[in-house]
Amino acid sequence: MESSFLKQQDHDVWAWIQKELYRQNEGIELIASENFVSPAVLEAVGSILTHKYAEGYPQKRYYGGCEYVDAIENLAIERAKRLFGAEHVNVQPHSGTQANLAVYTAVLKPGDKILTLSLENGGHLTHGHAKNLSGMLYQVFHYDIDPQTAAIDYESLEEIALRERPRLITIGASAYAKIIDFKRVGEIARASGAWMLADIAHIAGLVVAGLHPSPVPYADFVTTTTHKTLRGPRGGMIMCRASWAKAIDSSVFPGNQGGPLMHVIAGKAVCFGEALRPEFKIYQEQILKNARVLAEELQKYGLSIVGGMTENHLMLVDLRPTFPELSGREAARILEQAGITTNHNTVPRETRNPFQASGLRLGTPAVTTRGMGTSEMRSIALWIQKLLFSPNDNALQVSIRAEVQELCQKFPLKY
Ligand code: DSN
Repeated sequence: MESSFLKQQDHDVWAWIQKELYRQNEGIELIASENFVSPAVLEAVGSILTHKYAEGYPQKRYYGGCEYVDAIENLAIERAKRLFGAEHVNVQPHSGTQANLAVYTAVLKPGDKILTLSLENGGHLTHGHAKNLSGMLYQVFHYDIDPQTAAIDYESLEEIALRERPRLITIGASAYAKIIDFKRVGEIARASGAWMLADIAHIAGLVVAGLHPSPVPYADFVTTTTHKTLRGPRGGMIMCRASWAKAIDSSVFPGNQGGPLMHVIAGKAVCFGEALRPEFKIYQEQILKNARVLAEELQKYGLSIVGGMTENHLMLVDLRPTFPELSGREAARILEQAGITTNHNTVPRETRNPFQASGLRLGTPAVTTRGMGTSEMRSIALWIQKLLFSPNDNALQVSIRAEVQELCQKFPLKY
């Protein structure tokens, strides 16, 4: 999108944005956590609402002039409640990280025990990683992944929960391709006297569409980002039972954040409005179809998909069986040379350090937003296969890059 004001005033920033727009338009985006917002969401996020300070909550602000941003925040909350069936919603977290930390600080004291999935096994940095505040403040225990199925080992989760009696169990993932059994985790949490936090950042869109079980009936707290499968602006959100409303709200503000980003909250309201429409379900169904076909095709070419088949919007390719010498980092670099953007990722039972990793994480939300379908997934799988089997063939990278551009031009971004 061209902004003549920006172009005239600050040509450097404008020019970099144009280059980034070109990169997004002419490349295949397979990063599982990225997506493309609607022009309406983009307009809200780029609006004059960025000017407004609104510390506090609707009708309880510390600043004057909040009547219109109050209406916008209330709309976002009301739409989110309808979407997820949640009793209470806080739309102010600036990110998923802020949302998770706000839940932790609402229910935990430093030194309390938490039970989570580790980052290395598909969890998230905020699920107790040693270098994250969650790992520094709390005593962290991790449940495991079943090496055969790559599914969460619910028995290990239950055994550790009953033994350690954590104060909080966090369930949710950023690199996990199986359906999560939230009901079972809720039962374990209750049996062990723990609170339950479900982090659905990756699968929120699937949950809204009824294509993944919802944790809302079972979890005390549900956090999400709004920019992944949900296809909204960058940001976070917390849902909880009504009895936790006050504690969560004061943990977000003033506990963890100051002024909310009202332009982003407006973008969230627009995104939730879009997600309430019937076509959102069709979009989510296509994400799943595309992911399955992409995984099937890659398997057909001999690539190893962790856990055999994806059940959601993403998959992890374990490079070790097929390309023992190729790290995830190097594989991602090769694909990027041809205009296919992915990220390297650790795989269960990882043998490399996380900066190299042995896996590639691939997801279909962004390509599906562009309108690509299963036949395009077949082309993408073929290109990935060719590129990884000939990692030093620069001419091949150049020729596939041209094919990638040709495909992308048939599915232009709407900006
Ligand atoms: N949410 C992570 C991802 O999945 O990419 C980043 O924090």
